[in-house]
Amino acid sequence: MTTHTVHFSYLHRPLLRGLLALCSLFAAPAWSAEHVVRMLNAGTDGSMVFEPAFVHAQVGDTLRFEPTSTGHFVRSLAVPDGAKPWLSEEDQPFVVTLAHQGLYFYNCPPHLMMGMVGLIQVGEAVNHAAATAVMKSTQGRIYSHGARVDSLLALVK
Ligand SMILES: [Cu+2]
Repeated sequence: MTTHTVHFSYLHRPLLRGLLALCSLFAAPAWSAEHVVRMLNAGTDGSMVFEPAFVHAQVGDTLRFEPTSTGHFVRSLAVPDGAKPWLSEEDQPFVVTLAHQGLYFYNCPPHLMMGMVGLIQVGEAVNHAAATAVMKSTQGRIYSHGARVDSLLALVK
């Protein structure tokens, strides 16, 4: 009986180790973060801003737009392939699930002319060229604070 038990555990030890290693793989950090971007009449970067205007997130994270000041909402202008464009309602919190890697460029339509734009980078900037093109053409429609577009692009890693 004792001999049999020893034999059994000897045989299965490598298998158990393998299973444990496999389990730790799946138990690896898999939490997702929630980022918060406030919509403000005045912030550290001047008037009519998203704060922070640039967010670097990971796939699976969520981002919540908080209507801290009134009169704002958010619409995406460029999203990665596969991601759904979004449009929120004025003065309502809005949550976006960042399921696809790439750059998400967005604005507050009533304040686009005042440079109320923001950028989210999720993982790698796989759509860098396409997003940059949209950002540059949008910049031409901004009356004040157009340089915010360049500042955002400079933050892409
Ligand atoms: Cu606004």
